[in-house]
Amino acid sequence: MKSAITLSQVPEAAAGPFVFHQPLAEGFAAAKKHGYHSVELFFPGPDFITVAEVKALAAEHNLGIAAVGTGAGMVKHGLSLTDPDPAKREAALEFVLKMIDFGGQLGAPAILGSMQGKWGGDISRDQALSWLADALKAAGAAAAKHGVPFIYEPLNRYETNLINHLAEGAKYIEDNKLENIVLLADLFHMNIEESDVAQAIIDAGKHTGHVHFADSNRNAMGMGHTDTAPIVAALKQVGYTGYLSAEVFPKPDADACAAQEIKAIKEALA
Ligand code: LER
Ligand code: MN
Repeated sequence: MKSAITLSQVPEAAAGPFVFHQPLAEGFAAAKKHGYHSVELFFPGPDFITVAEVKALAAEHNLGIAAVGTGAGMVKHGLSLTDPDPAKREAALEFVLKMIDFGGQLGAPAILGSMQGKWGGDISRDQALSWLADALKAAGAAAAKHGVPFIYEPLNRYETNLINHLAEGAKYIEDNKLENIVLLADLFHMNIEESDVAQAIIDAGKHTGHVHFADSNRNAMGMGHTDTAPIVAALKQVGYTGYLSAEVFPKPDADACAAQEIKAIKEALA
């Protein structure tokens, strides 16, 4: 397993669970200074910066790109893949596909979190899940062209009413025969929803493809009450070799958070 830390360039997500928000070059330098292997990027969209510029920053600091988020499609543009308006669903998918191409050129998978949306009103849960499955099929195929998977993230109940548990996500992938889709185990969401986080990871087996390594209160690991040992043992048991990524609040400040998180990751993997 490898360490990663989040760099956000989305002003609308200034209060979100991302560690470094300063200009990108400073974020890369900070990630390197703290000893991270890679960065996870949260950008306003696919045209925010060129792939070549990101490659140059990664090379300069000898950092990998763990993943790219798509959440700005929701927080900045109000787009979701399950919007009742077909034009908005189409725009949402276009945004996601462009982010897949952007990340893919960096060898990094894209993540679907908040852009999955919600069901309700005139839209049934089955209808929303059917639209989501169609979008995931397109996303999985687009990501495959770059040799990376597409990452689907079950969220806690306050952020979506579609899929809140890792096992539900695994079943959804299998039932819909979704190819090249992996699950994101965000330990903060799982702390809210799962009865046993480690067991949930074991039950989802090979489907976990990315981890947001957040403590129970979404601070850096070690600042809440998560028991990491059984969770890391579960990840090892299912053969997980991906990232433990710091998608956490920059508390008490970004540097202290980054230092605490890398310490926790190193302890977990020791
Ligand atoms: C994104 O990774 C996430 O965890 C969500 O809570 C963002 O809305
Ligand atoms: Mn997350």
